[in-house]
Amino acid sequence: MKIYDYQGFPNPARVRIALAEKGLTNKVQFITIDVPNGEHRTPAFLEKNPSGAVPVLELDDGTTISECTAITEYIDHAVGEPTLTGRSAKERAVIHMMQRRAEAGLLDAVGSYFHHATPGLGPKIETYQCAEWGDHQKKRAIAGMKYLDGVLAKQPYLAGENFSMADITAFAGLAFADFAKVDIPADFKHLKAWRARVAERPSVKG
Ligand SMILES: N[C@@H](CCC(=O)N[C@@H](CS)C(=O)NCC(=O)O)C(=O)O
Repeated sequence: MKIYDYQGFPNPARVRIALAEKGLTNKVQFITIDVPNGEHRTPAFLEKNPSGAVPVLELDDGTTISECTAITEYIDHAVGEPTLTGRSAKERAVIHMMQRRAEAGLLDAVGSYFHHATPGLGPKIETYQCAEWGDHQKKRAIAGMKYLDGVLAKQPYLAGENFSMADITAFAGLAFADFAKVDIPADFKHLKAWRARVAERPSVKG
């Protein structure tokens, strides 16, 4: 297995945590795609992922898989029992629902703020920006944090009793928020406590 990514970026971090949770980190060859210099927009990379984004998983038979959720599904089923994406129909559905809420309402909202309302990755990469929309996405990200805080007031993890792909997405979303200087409001104490707990996982600590 090969993973094309850029270490330290939020979406690649999601897959790296999933790999570590499954004990697969050492089975993967990581190949750096120089995103800050636009390598993800070259014809060679667009053939692997037409969306022009990292991470991408490449299997030994040449199959390329993009989107962190799809990659995590593969990783989770590659060895042992699935632990990140659920077993029963209900678990799987709830995890995917909460994952998407964390992704759209937090991670992607922060990303849109970063890419549109700040210098982002610089003029070479940020070829179209709409600051007003970016600023609106910052408000959306704070609303997303508030929603997640409310969920975590009632249960230890976003999809219930167990750590899952949904938690990985939200954790990466908060890391991106730090990087983009979007502060977690002080009174979101459940979200903060959850974050501190997740940060202690060996897969996250590294
Ligand atoms: N929905 C995608 C998001 C991937 C993504 O946006 N990756 C960022 C790095 S964190 C990227 O490659 N951005 C390139 C760009 O903004 O041009 C996923 O789940 O993998």
